[in-house]
Amino acid sequence: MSNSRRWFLRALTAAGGGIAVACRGTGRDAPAAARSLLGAPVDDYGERSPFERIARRVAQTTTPENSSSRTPLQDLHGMITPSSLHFERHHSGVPNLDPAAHTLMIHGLVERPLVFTVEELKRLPSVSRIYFLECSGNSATGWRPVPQPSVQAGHGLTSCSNWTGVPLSVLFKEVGVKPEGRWFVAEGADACKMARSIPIEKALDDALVAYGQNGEALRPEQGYPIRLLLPGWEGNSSVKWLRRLELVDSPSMTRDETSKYTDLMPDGRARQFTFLMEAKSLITRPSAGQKLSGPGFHEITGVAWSGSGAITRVEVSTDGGATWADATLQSPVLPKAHTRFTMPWRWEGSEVVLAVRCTDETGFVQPSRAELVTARGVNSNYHFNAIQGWKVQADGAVIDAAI
Ligand SMILES: Nc1nc2c(c(=O)[nH]1)N[C@H]1C(S)=C(S)[C@@H](COP(=O)(O)O)O[C@H]1N2
Ligand SMILES: [Mo]
Repeated sequence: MSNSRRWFLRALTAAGGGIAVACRGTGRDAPAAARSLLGAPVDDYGERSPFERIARRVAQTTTPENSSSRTPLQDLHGMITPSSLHFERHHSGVPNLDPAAHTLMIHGLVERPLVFTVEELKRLPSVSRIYFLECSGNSATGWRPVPQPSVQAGHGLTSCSNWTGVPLSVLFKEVGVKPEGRWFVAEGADACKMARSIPIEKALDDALVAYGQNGEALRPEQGYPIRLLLPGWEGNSSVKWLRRLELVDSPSMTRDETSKYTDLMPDGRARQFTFLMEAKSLITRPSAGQKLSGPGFHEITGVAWSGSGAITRVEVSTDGGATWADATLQSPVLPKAHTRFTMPWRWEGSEVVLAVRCTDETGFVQPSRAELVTARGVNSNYHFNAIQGWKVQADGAVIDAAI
């Protein structure tokens, strides 16, 4: 029996009546007469219950030229983000593209430049894989700490979907990349013409041209009809509304890899092409903005992920980082995907600080804020992945612990 399982049983016994109280019916069942009325007929596209209200949270800075919304991580179950709640980040809004008219051109340092229609892409060998997508600006308030009202507000620029598409390696085989073609520039069909230079190795590894998201077509917000999907790499490099891939011998130094998406270091120099999203974990329940209904048993749960591969360990602290215990990883535990973790916990009713850290299959351990700042300074806007914590106050209200 694992430690956490034993702990769970102890917590249950100790909590006693607490559990029964939590599970008792609400007494709000419909009267018997209403329950026997005929229900609604079938519908051509599913909708959630009208009682469900969880939503993406739109950033305050949103304008038509620069918009983002955040996934309500505190309200999700399991490891898949419903497509309707996938975070959004648009540099010039969501274009309305007709899949019958949209094409993908692959040219530059290739033997056979080709233009693919969306229909032609769908004829090619496909794969479906579950990957997270995280904006490198996620959690950025950690660099110059401002307490966050919720996990969604502070960390909701990450989501996880089942993506379907053509491996980029298949497309690059079709066009025949010349030996000098060491990089490719991916360009979007939106007004900002988002463009990023990507090393060829990523194409030969796990990059996809995706047209499917959670079993149906990509949502317009996610790049309909096709997007580049670079598993484990900063969201910005997964160019949406993809229209062009140009094979080149060196990076193009586009706007989005020079003036933006670089990391200013303490010595005044900037890191460039920092594609990898390193390991991060978040407790999503309990988290800031929530209130515990009373002392006794509560499950601590959240998500952990790493751009380097699978999560191998998640540790939770209920004493502000003084001691740590292993959480249970809920299957499936997949490389470059959100991994759900759980930990049984008994809240005694006094103030505590909860924190979480994770380790990935390379042995990388998520750093503390002090360790991260020692390595990178505080001038960055991107790639903040330090340990996060929440303070449960004596009345059960949870706030950002700002650790
Ligand atoms: N064409 C295009 N691709 C884009 C963007 C964009 O504005 N235009 N935003 C990028 C950024 S910064 C991120 S974080 C991800 C967000 O993807 P999502 O909106 O599907 O969550 O898309 C990237 N690809
Ligand atoms: Mo982003």
